[in-house]
Amino acid sequence: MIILDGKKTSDDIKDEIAIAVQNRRAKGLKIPHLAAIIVGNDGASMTYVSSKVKSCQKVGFNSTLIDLPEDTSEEQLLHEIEALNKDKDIDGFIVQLPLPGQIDEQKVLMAVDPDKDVDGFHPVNVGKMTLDLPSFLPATPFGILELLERYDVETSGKDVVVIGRSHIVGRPMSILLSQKRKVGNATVTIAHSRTKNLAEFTKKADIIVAALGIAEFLTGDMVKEGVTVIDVGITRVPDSSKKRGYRLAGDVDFESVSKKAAYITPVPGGVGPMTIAMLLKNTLKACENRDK
Ligand code: BQF
Repeated sequence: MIILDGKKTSDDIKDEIAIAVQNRRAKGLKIPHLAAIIVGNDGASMTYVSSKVKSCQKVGFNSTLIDLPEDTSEEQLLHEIEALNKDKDIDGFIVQLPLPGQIDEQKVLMAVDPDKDVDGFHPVNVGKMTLDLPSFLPATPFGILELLERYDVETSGKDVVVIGRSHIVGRPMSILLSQKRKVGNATVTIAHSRTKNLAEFTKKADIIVAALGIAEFLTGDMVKEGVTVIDVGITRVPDSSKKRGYRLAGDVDFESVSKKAAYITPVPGGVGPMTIAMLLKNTLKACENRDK
């Protein structure tokens, strides 16, 4: 069994990005600048957004964090987005999800300039991705492709089961892996909460992407020998033995599944760090796109 080490791989990618930034600096080109908007103070969201800002510093990007109160109106948020769309120094920006209930997420994502949409959530980028046109790929699926590529995991002709149909992970992952691309050409099944006899699908799968958001859902009895398992889950489970008071659990029961797997991602240190690295990669690309 080989662990797909997302922490190490993301560090490698960040080193590559840092070199690209140094080269840009030497040539007098613009330094990439990422902005992030966070609304409210959800603990997990604040952790995610601060690790994005910290990673910007690590690779030599400029970054701006816009911290808005929980009771921010949709109109106020749309104003902030308009200001970032117009700001010539900002190459790309993200709006940290989820948003408070008074704000329509879809309306917000559609307000982001597609050229600065480094999360790849705008319908223009989703459409381009679906049609195999150049676009910003959503960071989590993009990170999974990169991890599979760097570990030489064959996907062509393989049977893949993606569990979960979210717009951020499951749906784009299923599209990307079915496409004719370097890491792709798979036969993809997308399973979800209405799927009957899920285990009948997962037991036949060569590759499983678990992105349903239920801690330790996928167990050893549901997979075949030699399977590749990608765990996208990151549920906070109360744990009094930890200083934080919780532990991070994936959607995969690592203990039982790893005994049968050829390749498996851990949680933490698997898909999560790759997500951050690919956001940086998209931001570098957004900046490069504006050189021309
Ligand atoms: C790790 C996210 C659900 C909803 C909104 C490293 C991250 C997570 C785990 C991280 C995620 C999940 C992010 C680890 C960003 C991934 O070591 O295992 C990094 O920061 N993520 C997000 O921004 O919004 C989310 C999950």
